[in-house]
Amino acid sequence: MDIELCASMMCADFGNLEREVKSLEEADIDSFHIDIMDGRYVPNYAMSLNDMAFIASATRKPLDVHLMIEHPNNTVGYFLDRLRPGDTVYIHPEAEYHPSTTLQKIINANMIPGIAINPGTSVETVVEMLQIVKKVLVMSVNPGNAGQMYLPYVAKKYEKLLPLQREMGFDAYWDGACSSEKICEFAPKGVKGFVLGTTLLFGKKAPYKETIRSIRELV
Ligand code: S6P
Ligand code: MG
Repeated sequence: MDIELCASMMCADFGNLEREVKSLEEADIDSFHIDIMDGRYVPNYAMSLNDMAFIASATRKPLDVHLMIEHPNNTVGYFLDRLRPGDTVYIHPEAEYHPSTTLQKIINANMIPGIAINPGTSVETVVEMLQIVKKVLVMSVNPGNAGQMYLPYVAKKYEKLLPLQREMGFDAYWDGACSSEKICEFAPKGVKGFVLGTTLLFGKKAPYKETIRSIRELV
């Protein structure tokens, strides 16, 4: 089964960021997931515009930028200016009055538009946007931190979302507490990609190459 594996770079060793990027590339990671937090939309600060731009300059693999910021319409241009065509930008629809205007900016910049859905956000409230976006990132933890516990009620959201994929033309992704058990359960149901953080990839004894190879062998 062809799945996408995305490395959550807020969990990487920032003292050796370039080496981290190279080892993940050598381990055959599909993309670099960049968590941007503003301390308002979520109670944390994570990666910066500069961290993102550095990673974009250090790899030719795609970046997927997860904006956990209030009113992304005001500042999305800063991110778009530093990304490459084909990179993905996710916004949280609750964080903007007119999220489809922001999504249109992402499309106009030749990036891939995505929305991230919080555990407490119903699929029904974003159905219109599913026609515009190419990717839907389902949060299985509340946004703001790595290393949190999986919230089991999120699985129900996939039951509503996955049947809409073909008709609406998007792919579904998983972000938060992603384990190999979850990949084995949800990839066959139609989840296309998974963000790997502290649960499975970072801070372990196993080299990235070994972990990523064993995940691909499992599915
Ligand atoms: C959470 C963020 C995520 C985390 C990732 C960490 O706000 O959007 O991308 O960095 O989920 O993974 P884990 O396995 O530590 O939960
Ligand atoms: Mg994220």
